[in-house]
This record gives sequence, C-alpha cells and structure tokens, in this order.
Amino acid sequence: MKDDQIQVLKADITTLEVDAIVNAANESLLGGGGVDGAIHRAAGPELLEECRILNGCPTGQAKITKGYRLKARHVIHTPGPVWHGGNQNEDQLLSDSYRNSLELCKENHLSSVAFPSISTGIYGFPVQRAAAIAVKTVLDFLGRNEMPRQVLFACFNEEAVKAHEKALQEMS
Ligand code: AR6
Repeated sequence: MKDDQIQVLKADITTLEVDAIVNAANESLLGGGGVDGAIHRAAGPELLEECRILNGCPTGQAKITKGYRLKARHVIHTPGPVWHGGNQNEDQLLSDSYRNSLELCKENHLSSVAFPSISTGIYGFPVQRAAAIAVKTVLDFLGRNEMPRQVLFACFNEEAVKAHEKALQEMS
C-alpha cells in the first residue's frame, strides 16, 4: 500500500475537494444535526430534493447523490448504527457502513473519498473502537480493490485524529 493512500486530517469535511464525501446520515436521509446538517447546509437545498426520492436507507447500507454546491462531486449517505452498549451488532453495522460506501466508490469509478468518524457523535459509538473498525475495513477493501485510490479520514477534533492515527499505526 502506498504511503499517501490513507490520510488522517483534522478538517471540516464539507470543505474537501474529493470525488465523494461520506455523510453520517440517519435512515430517513432527510437531514439532521452534526455532519449531516453541515453537509446539507453547504450543498444547498438541491441535495435534500435528491435525497427525498431515495426513500431512506437501512443502517449499514449506503446511497449516492450529487454534491451540488460542495467541492466534492458526490455525497455518499450512510446511516451508521446507534450505540446501544456493543451487543446489538453495532461493530458489524459500522463496518458495513464503511464497506458499502467504498463499494459505491468502486461502482462509480470514484478515486478519492473522505469519511467522517461515522456514529461517534450523536449516535454515541466510542471513538477509539470506531476508528479501529474504520481503519480495518478500509485497509481490507483497499487491499482487494483498485478503486478508490485515496481515502481520507476527515476528523473534526483532536481525539478523533489520535484515534485514527493509533489504529493506522497498529494495523498497517
Ligand atoms: N466535518 C467532519 N466531521 C464532523 C463535522 C464536519 N463538518 N461535523 C461533525 N463532525 P455526527 P453520528 C463529526 O453526530 O454520530 C445526525 O443528526 C463529529 O465530531 O454528525 O453518525 C444524523 O442525521 C463526529 O466525530 O453523526 C443522524 O441522525 C462525527 O462527525 C445522527 O446525527 C459523527 O458525528 C448520526 O449520528
């Protein structure tokens, strides 16, 4: 794996110029708070119009739209799991969110994608545990597929940066 294929950044994901940014959405896909609210504000109302015709999305699955006023060409919307203590399939569902988002990149020939730390805000998933799942799922996928070529972890705070860097050091 090339050194720059995975990067951890402290960044507002709405500012990134990549082929796709991933939205930590909810099953309605009709917007919300956190990164979801920020993405909808930055993309403009056309994003919500396109989301309305998608008829929602189950937890762990992913759907793609255009990026509208964002610098990113596309938004991949995935509802991660709500944390219920760890015994309700949360780890698998979080991995599914990452893997299904990466599958959409592959299907749509998207080279670069940025992820927020899915489920670790309003949905309460512990950050270190989530980062380990995120990094493992991305490494597995990149090891088996040509696309995407570059994955960015767009962390909103220092705790998330440290968690992803630690997971990367331990696994790569
Ligand atoms: N750029 C990057 N990361 C961000 C940004 C941003 N602009 N804003 C927040 N984060 P959350 P969830 C980080 O709560 O836990 C919504 O209402 C944040 O610090 O956005 O998956 C949806 O509609 C945290 O690390 O998403 C759902 O109802 C991470 O993004 C629910 O929240 C995820 O936090 C989803 O909850």
